[in-house]
This record gives sequence, structure tokens and C-alpha cells, in this order.
Amino acid sequence: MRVVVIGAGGHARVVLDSLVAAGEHEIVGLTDPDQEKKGSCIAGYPILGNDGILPDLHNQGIEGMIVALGPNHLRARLFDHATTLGFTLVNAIHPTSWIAPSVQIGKGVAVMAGVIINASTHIGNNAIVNTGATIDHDCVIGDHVHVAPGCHLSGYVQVDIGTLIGTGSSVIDGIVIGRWSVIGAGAAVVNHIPSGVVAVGVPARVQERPSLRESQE
Ligand code: JB2
Repeated sequence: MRVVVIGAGGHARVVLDSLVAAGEHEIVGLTDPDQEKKGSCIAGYPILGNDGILPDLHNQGIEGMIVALGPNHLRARLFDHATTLGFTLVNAIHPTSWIAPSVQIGKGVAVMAGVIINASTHIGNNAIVNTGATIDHDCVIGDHVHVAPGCHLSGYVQVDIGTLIGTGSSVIDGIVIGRWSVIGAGAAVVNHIPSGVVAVGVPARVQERPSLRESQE
């Protein structure tokens, strides 16, 4: 399938490498809002213009897309936009990753080099499982989640929609992490974490929000 890559930054370059290594799709180019980048190339692939060109590309028969941007809210918004435009969201799965046969993977997912995903885990749409991360058996990773490089999730972990598990974090088995939360880099998550919070440290604790504290004073 012919594929356009949304974004042209650091994450896009890693996604491009995975797409090229997998060799399943023909990459036609990338989009980026910076008009000065239009016409320049990344890894030999042209920046075609901003996202305003997407309907035209689709009309020209380019059916595939992957949103290659790190921030989860932005990636989610552009994933929904791409779906509305009728694109097929393709996966970028690096061939050096190990994904057990019983794993279910959604659409528009990036799985980078050196990742291991074990039995019966489910990876939601538009998720990123970044370089060298491991996700053990029976985990449920929600849509738009980013498991950053070098994270380790034990079995039966649930990470709800839009959450970021920061670089090098570890999560013990059976933990539930709510939606749109952020786990700070290097955290050790040994208790459940609610939605919409930032949790940091070893063991990971939810950070108090100054605005909430002030409003209670
Ligand atoms: O709405 C947009 C848009 N907003 C920013 N549409 C499109 N098509 N592109 C957009 N961009 C572009 O994404 C910016 O103009 C810039 O070229 C690129 C973002 O590049 P950057 O390297 O700053 O971030 P990233 O999202 O590629 O990577 C982040 O997330 C990764 C997971 C970084 O934090 C990386 O370090 C991280 N590995």
C-alpha cells in the first residue's frame, strides 16, 4: 500500500526506519506544518506539504497513513482526522521486535526495534511501543498510549487510553493505570494509578497539583 507519514520530526524518522525495514509498504512522503521544510527530504523521502494536502493525496489513491508524532493528544487528534478522511492506518513494526502470535495489534501502531510483546497482550490503535520496551503477557494497552523506550511492563498490566509510560519505567504485574496519565521517566509503578494524573518516582506516587492544593487552602 502507498503510505503517507504524518510528522517529520524525530519520531517520524524512527517510524520511517521501521517501515523501510519491514518493507511492506511504499512510502510516498511526509507532512509537516512548517512550509519551509516542503520539498526537503528525510531519509530520502520528501516532505510533501502540510496536513491540508491529505484530502488530495487520498483522492490521488494514496490509501495508507501512519501518524508519527510523539505527543499523545496530538497523535490522537490526527488519527481521528485521518480516519475521517478515509485513510487506512497502517502499522510500522520493526522486524527485530518479537510479537507473540496471540498478541492483537490495532491500527496505526508503531513497534520499534528490540521490542518484546508476549502472549495474549492487546495493543490499541495508534499506540507506540518504543525502542527496547517489553510488555509481558495478558496486558491491555489502550488507544493512543505511548510506552516509551526501555519500559518494562509485567503481565496483566492495563494502561488506559492516551497514557504515557515514561522512558525506562517499570510496572509490576496486575497494575491498572488510568487514561491520559503520565508516568515519569524511571518510575517503578507498584500501585494502581488513576486517570489524568502525573505519577513519578520509586515507588511511583501521584504528584499533587499546586492549583488543587491552593484551591483547598
Ligand atoms: O499537526 C501537525 C504537527 N504538529 C507538529 N501535523 C504534522 N504533519 N506535523 C506536525 N508537527 C511536526 O512534528 C513539527 O513541525 C515537527 O517537525 C515534528 C515534531 O518533531 P519532534 O522531533 O519535535 O517531535 P516528535 O513528535 O517527532 O517526537 C517526540 O516524541 C518521540 C516519541 C520527541 O519527544 C521524541 O524525542 C520522542 N522519541
